[in-house]
Amino acid sequence: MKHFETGQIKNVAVLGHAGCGKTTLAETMLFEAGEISRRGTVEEGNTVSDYTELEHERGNSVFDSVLHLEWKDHKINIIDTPGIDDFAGEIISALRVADTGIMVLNAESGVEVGSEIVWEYTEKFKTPMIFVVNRCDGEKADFDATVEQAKQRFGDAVTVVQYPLNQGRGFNAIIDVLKMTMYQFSPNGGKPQKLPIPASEKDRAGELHNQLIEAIAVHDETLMEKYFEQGSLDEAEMSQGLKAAMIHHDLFPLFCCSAKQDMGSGRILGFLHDIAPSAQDMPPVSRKSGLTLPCDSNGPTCLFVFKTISEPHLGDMSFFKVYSGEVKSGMELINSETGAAERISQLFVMNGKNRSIVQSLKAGDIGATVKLKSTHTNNTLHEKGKPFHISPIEFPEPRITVALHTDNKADFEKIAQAIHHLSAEDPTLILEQSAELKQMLLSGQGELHLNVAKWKLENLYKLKVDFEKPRISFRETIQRSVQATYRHKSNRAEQGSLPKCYVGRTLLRRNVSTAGIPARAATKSMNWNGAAN
Ligand SMILES: Nc1nc2c(ncn2[C@@H]2O[C@H](COP(=O)(O)OP(=O)(O)OP(=O)(O)O)[C@@H](O)[C@H]2O)c(=O)[nH]1
Ligand SMILES: [Mg+2]
Repeated sequence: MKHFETGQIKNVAVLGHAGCGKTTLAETMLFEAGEISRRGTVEEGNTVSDYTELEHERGNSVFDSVLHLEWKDHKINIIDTPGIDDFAGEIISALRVADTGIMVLNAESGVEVGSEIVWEYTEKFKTPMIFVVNRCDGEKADFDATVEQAKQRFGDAVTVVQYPLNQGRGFNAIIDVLKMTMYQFSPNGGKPQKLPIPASEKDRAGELHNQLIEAIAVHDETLMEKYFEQGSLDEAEMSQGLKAAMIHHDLFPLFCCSAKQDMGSGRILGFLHDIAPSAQDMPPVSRKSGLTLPCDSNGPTCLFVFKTISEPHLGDMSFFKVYSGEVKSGMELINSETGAAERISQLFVMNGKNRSIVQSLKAGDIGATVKLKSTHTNNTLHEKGKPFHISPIEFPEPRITVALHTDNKADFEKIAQAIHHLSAEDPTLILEQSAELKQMLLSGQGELHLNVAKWKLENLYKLKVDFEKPRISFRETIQRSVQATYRHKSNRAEQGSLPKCYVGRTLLRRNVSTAGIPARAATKSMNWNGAAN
């Protein structure tokens, strides 16, 4: 593999609602770049990205998949993310290291709830975004309605760069209003013919071209002046303005394609190559100290682990982004969390489960290594004597909790150990031994998320476990005191040992659940002593 300088590396995360075509698009991009010679399909379970048994069984992505390809003189790292929000941890990790997000929309169903959820994350990270309206070959494809919805939900910064000439079953041409060209595909897709825009489309293409220029110029005074002077901007000026506007999250260019028919992905790669920002174009990464670290390949070596895979037969594999300097195989780096030294024995670039050995990776690049002793997701590795601690990824709080049950009590220890590994891999999975409930509690992002953990315990660790509702622990909270008078009849009182009537204190109480599920309304009554009955 060639050596790539920081400015020649682009990191993109493919995002969007489940089933919109992210994995198919990533596969098509690998094929177009010549990284693979045959395109796999999700249906056949042979895509580079969805390579795990679980993903084959489910027919959709569950984990981030790190891919890479070469496009002209650049390296494009692609992280294909799962579309289901239960795997928010995977989506957030990918966004943390991506310098551009590709939000894939389904032309047949428009903007879906998953796209809106992902959008909230991208707003937090301020990731430069492009939109890709996929499935333009679908029978019910409605490009205009999808764009309309995208503008409504994500704002007018969504700006059309391409539109399909003939969406639906016969889809085979795209009009590009940045290049002012028509791309026409043969039935097998692939490299298109570049043709002049047909006369029937000249007005629409011209109008969208002007809208694109105005959307670019409005964010740049110099370009705005030029636009007023010349009445237009040339492609180089538009590209320069587009890049700046993308970096500032001011403009989201929109493309269209059919990933399945291999129509349009090459032009998207071309755009990523020409215009998408590299890591050094982006603001420097923040450090725990509040300071920042510029992305400079001549700086001290510093990398950040954003993902860990831990499988019984494979061991641990750590995925990282180089934030500064250059990492070389054989280097010794320090874990800023533990102070432990870690030797980078081998360096890899990945395509799903396939690894290629490389000797070094420069700032801005993404790679993987194995056999780190005590380094996990969210850890920083730095050169000895040049300490940096990159701000960790903030993972979302758990949304659901279950209690673990096993018929074989002796397995609990093994289950706890296995989940410890799973949590190192996925920090949104949290195990807690509740002394109060006398139960082992597992929390995560949703039912599917926890079921995936169960699947892994059963299939990878061969441990049988069942989920149960956590017990509810009732606690009594003294909220206030009240005065009450009542008559107490007592035989002994009659005998003169206690007063016949006195002022007593009553406890008002509130039920509190500790199991992370809403407290149930109190159904129990209390006796005089305050004990539940
Ligand atoms: N007609 C048509 N079908 C497509 C296209 N792209 C993807 N599909 C189909 O849509 C389905 C889902 O595709 P995926 O690539 O798995 O979608 P995804 O977004 O990765 O899905 P998740 O990983 O589950 O979020 C598959 O059956 C694909 O064959 C397309 O451009 N046109
Ligand atoms: Mg997928």
